[in-house]
Amino acid sequence: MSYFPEVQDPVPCEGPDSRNPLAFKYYNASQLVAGKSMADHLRFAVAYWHTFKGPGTDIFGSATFERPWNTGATPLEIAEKTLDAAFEFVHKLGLQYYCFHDRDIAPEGETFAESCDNLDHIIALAAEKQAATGIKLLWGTANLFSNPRYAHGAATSPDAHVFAYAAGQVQHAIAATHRLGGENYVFWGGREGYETLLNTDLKAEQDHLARFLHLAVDYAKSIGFTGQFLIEPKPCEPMKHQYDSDAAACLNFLRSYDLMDQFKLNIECNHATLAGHTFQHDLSVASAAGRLGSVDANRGDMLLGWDTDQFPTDIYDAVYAMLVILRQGGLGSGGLNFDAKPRRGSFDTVDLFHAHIGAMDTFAHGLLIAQALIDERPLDDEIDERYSSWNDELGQSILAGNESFDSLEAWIREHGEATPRSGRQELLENIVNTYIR
Ligand code: XLS
Ligand code: NI
Ligand code: NI
Repeated sequence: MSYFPEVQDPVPCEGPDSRNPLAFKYYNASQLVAGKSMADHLRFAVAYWHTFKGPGTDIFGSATFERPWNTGATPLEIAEKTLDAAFEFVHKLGLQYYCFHDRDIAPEGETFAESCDNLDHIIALAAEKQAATGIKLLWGTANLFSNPRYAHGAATSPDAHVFAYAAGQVQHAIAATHRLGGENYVFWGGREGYETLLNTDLKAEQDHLARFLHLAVDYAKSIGFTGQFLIEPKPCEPMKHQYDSDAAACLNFLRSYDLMDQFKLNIECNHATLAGHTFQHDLSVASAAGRLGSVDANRGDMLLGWDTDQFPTDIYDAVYAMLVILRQGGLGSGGLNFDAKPRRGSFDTVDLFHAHIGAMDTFAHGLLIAQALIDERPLDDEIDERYSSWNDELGQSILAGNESFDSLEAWIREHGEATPRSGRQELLENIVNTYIR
């Protein structure tokens, strides 16, 4: 039986002139870009929670998405049907990867033990489906934010009992990820923050979060899980203040607690913008530290101040993101996960295809444009020129550690004022526009 009979298997690539809404215009998995296939550059993943479990609710309205796979006699039967739908969907789109939370791939049970059994049952089926289709797991994670027990945090809960529960849950989520050959494991601190300092020991909570992450590292070692650990920054929502608020805050946290070598960052576009940064900024901060590991590719809405998780369709965002990714030589074991959901009114299953096809095309197009900008160097030449004084005698001497404030003071007395030079921002923006076609 097919859940998506209206969509061709696989979705074809018909090129930029095609007007077929259910065909790719730019994403052609095997097309080589700078010697590497588009599939290998982009490493797209579908987000299980939004695409297969998203109900289309909002704070004023109930579910609008009636998915045929989300009905059944028991929660486990529904989970099995969802798995069927997920693998059909991923296969038709030619995506190579998926990502899940423990509680969206398998239902939470009445007890901890029952939840673990449910997860084991579904993971065994997922392993069979992966083997049969070649579809792989980009990352797994644990939902440490929905259940009421985590209302005050998981690793940062004031209650050590809750910390222990979260540890037990993550132990199973990492084991499940390992069993499925997951290439990464993500920690998004959904409730790791606070609402008011009147009841919060901020320093203790940060110490506890670090302890939790160290325990995760120890556990991964003990079972031989070699996937990359990732932290996903987000400044607010659900908590007013989150400890992992942006890339810079996460890097500082990791450095302070001796976790820098074990973690990279999973940068989400809409989280960066909620933090008051551009997507490109947070990608660049992570990349500059050598810690850009993966990306949650979505977008927010300029007029809304929350995590709208829309599908990425902005070509500028995609170009700027791909520039950062290409310049660091790719994402390694990471990928581009569409942590995104269709709008509440886009309730047909075919809307899921429109959403993913558009997002994949946006990034494929962005990849081509970014590679052309790198090959033809209009931006790099300008940047090289702008910093060229650092290659001169003075710049080299400063970098070699041969100068002091005293020597530089003497140098400036001798040489006087610097020559102003335009930053050429408008020219560079125009140049980018000439490549977007
Ligand atoms: C929520 C986060 C979440 C993580 C995984 O805002 O983006 O979906 O990616 O827990
Ligand atoms: Ni995310
Ligand atoms: Ni998000």
